[in-house]
Amino acid sequence: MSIRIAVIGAGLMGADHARIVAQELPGTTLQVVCDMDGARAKTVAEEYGAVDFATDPEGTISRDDVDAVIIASPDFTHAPLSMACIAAGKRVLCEKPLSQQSDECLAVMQAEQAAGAKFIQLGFMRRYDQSYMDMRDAITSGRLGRPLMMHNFHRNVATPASDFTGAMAITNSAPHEFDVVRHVLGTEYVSIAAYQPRRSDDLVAPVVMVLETTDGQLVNIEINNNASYGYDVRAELVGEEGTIAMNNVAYSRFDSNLTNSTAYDADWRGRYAEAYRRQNRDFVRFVQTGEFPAIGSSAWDGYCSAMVAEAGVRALQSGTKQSVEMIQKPEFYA
Ligand code: ISE
Repeated sequence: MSIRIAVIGAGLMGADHARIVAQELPGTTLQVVCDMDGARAKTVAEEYGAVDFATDPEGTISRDDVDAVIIASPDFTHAPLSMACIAAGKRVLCEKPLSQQSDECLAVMQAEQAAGAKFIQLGFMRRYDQSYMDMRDAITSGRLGRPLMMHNFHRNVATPASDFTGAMAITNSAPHEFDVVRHVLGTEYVSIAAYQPRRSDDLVAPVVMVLETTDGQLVNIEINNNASYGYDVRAELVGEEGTIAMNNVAYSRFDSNLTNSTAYDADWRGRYAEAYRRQNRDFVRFVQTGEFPAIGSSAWDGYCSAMVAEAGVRALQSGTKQSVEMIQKPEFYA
């Protein structure tokens, strides 16, 4: 039987999830597209052939003709809507972050544990990107020797809003690196320091972070949300016996005007198209079997990245290194 999916939020990511469900997820039906803005919900629903559209997220979650939910509404709605999915007994793929407040992540974890099963897969899609998978394999196979450092660059063309701040770079963009690096290294962070260079204009400057892990590795992350030239993510993992670096993903090369060049995407949807596809297919398997995906990101992972982001914001604001103090990982998430 086809799994009937509701997509909540019909903005940039919601529309992309609706497209993935409609075109790239065998065994599913795009049942409802829901957005507070009814016209937007209708447009996306019509574009991807959804059975229905709606404006009430809680009402959508509890519908009898909805089996599973994808949440892609604004960040502050992620935790409450995830709770509603747990209460309705429906599995949910929730876009990152689970919440920007670690307390709220804890409340979601508690609700999930009380329900006695995992319901939430978080949309940290980079775990499904081939380069990060190769890095993880390079560690587990022993090919690199002991991992020492991981360098990360994450550049967006421009901030989504003119009032975007350095703190928002840490709470909105950096969680991708916080999550995928601890996933690749298989460790947690103990501290974070954060700095910003000065720009010549009033646009938000890059944020540069250095994190230490429990295993004594160093991780540096540059988040540049006003890079202007393109969407560009780079990473290199350095081990005691070698390194593994992410290649620039470009399918074509242009040769013209005495120049050889490749193009950048304008945002993450193209760069991570395959990762989203793999992630969403894993979510469908999760809904079908109840078995949490082996490399999927859970509510616990959402809590971890929220804790690091909170410490990162304190580090940026105080100009001093901050410790990351997380609760013991509950057995439930082992
Ligand atoms: C955005 O919210 C995302 O999730 C993108 O994947 C990321 O690259 C971007 O920096 C974020 O702002």
